[in-house]
Amino acid sequence: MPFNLPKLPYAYDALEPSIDAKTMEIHHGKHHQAYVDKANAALEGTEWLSRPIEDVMARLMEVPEDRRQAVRNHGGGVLNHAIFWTVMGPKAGGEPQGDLGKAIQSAFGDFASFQEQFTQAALSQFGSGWAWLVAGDSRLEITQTANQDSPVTQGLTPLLCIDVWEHAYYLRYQNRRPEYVKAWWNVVNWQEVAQRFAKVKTA
Ligand code: MN3
Repeated sequence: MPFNLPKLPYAYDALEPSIDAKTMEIHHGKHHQAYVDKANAALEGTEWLSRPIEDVMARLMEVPEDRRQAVRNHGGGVLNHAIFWTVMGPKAGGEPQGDLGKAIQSAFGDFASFQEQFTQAALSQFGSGWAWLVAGDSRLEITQTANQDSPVTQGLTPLLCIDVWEHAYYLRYQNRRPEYVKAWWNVVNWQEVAQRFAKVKTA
C-alpha cells in the first residue's frame, strides 16, 4: 500500500487572507504530491511501503542505505506536510487553552514568550526548513529542521509546525518571511495541537 496524498481538511481558499488559495493549491496538489510520488518510488518493492509514514521516519536509520537519503527527503516531505495541513484551519488562531495552554506557560513563561521564540525559530531557519513545537521526554521544546528532516527521526513528537520553504509563502509574500509568519498565527488550529498533546500525555 503506497503512501497517499491526504485530502486537505478544508478548501484551498479557507486560509485566506493569511495564506492564499493559489499557494495552497500548488503546495498541496503539486509539492506534497511530488513528495508522495518520490517517497513511493524510493521504497518501491520494499515492506516499508506498508508502514505508516510516521514509523518509517522514526526508523529512518533502519531503511536500506541506498534508499535512505531519498526517504529522508521525500518521506519527510510526506509526513511534515500531512501534519502541517492539520495544524492549520479556518476560523482559527488565538491562544491555546486547557492543558496545552498550561504546558506552554510552564515551558516558556507565557504565551507571548512562546510565540516570540517560535517566530524567531521560523525566521532564523536559514534556507529551507521548518520550525516546530515538539514534545520531548518530559517537556515542550521549540526546534528547527532543515529541508524535510522530521523531528520524529530524533525521537521527538511534533505538536505544531510551520513550513518556511519559500514555496510556502513566495506567491503572496515574496521574500517577506516575517509577514508570512505573522499572518500564519491567525490560522493555527489549536484544537488539533491540543489533541496531539493529549496523545503524548496519555501515551
Ligand atoms: Mn512545503
